[in-house]
Amino acid sequence: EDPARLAEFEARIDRGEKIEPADWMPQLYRKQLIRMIEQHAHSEIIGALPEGTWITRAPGFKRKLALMAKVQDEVGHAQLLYSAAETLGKSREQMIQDLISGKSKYSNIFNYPAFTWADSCFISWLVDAGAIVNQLANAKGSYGPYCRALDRICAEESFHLKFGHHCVIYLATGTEKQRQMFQEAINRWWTPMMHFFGPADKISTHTEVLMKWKVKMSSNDDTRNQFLDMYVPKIWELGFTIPDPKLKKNAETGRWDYTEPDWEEFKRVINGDGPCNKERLEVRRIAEERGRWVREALRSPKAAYVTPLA
Ligand code: BYC
Repeated sequence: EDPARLAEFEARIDRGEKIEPADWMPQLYRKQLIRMIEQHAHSEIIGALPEGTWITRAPGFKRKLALMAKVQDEVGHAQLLYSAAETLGKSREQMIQDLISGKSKYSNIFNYPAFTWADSCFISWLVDAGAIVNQLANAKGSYGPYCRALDRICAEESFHLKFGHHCVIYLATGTEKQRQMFQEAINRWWTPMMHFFGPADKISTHTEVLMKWKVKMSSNDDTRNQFLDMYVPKIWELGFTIPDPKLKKNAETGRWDYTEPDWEEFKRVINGDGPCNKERLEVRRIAEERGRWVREALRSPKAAYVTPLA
């Protein structure tokens, strides 16, 4: 690659300019962005599934409505992100194929089952909180289309977080059984939640290059630490426990000490062998098949008579 162009590209990034689709960029920047944005889009679309199963079972009409709107938002986020990734040259069809075939990754956390309503509340409050910490940072990054998508996603996610918090407060101030349900949800979801921010910095593959080019604005350990700073006190304040005896803020380092979550489990789950991976991809595969006629109809020359899309 031309060293002069690379230097100018890096100088633009250092000046805080946004890179836009038609601008020159190194192949590796393009490749890394496609990988990361695509994985993010898949995470949104697959992330809709564990909560989606709770729409008909959410307690009360208002919660059903709110959850339905939230799940719809998540699918909308996937649309925004697929569009952002498409600006880099990979087609949406190819991305969906790579999801269904298992070639592309998506967030570890959505491969676990949401057994109870409290699990769904954990996702709405704490998984969304983790996502917001990550996305607020990366919205200040260097690639224009990704940052603009993240700005809009964060605005919507902040409603999800409030909805999730509201549902958790209801359980926390309810009966002993309701409190126990949420405690069990924390026990089930804590390890996947710690995994959610990615492997420890010392074993993370992509952090260095992504941070150099301001795609990633905070390392995995820093984002995890920021999440712990913001949410552990809130969980403790509600009288719940976190299943990690080592978890405490270290007064000397100003950071959280914790037991390293089982990274072997993480690897298994992100490589296709978690409790729900097969089921999640099967749902997407069936949706893809069922929607084929709609896509074909839209592409058909006859569709030009009924819609300007064709
Ligand atoms: N899960 O070098 P590393 C939501 C992979 S959805 C799976 O540290 P990087 C929501 C990583 O891909 C929002 N895989 O990677 C939706 C890499 O594998 P490959 C989800 C993971 O990219 C519905 C390898 O491990 N948020 O909130 O520097 C309902 C080495 O890792 C994970 C995003 O997607 C993981 N957790 O950093 C409710 C954020 N972590 O590709 C809520 C966008 C790592 O070499 N993504 N891997 O085969 C990112 O910010 C970054 O990609 C990560 C990882 C921080 C996740």
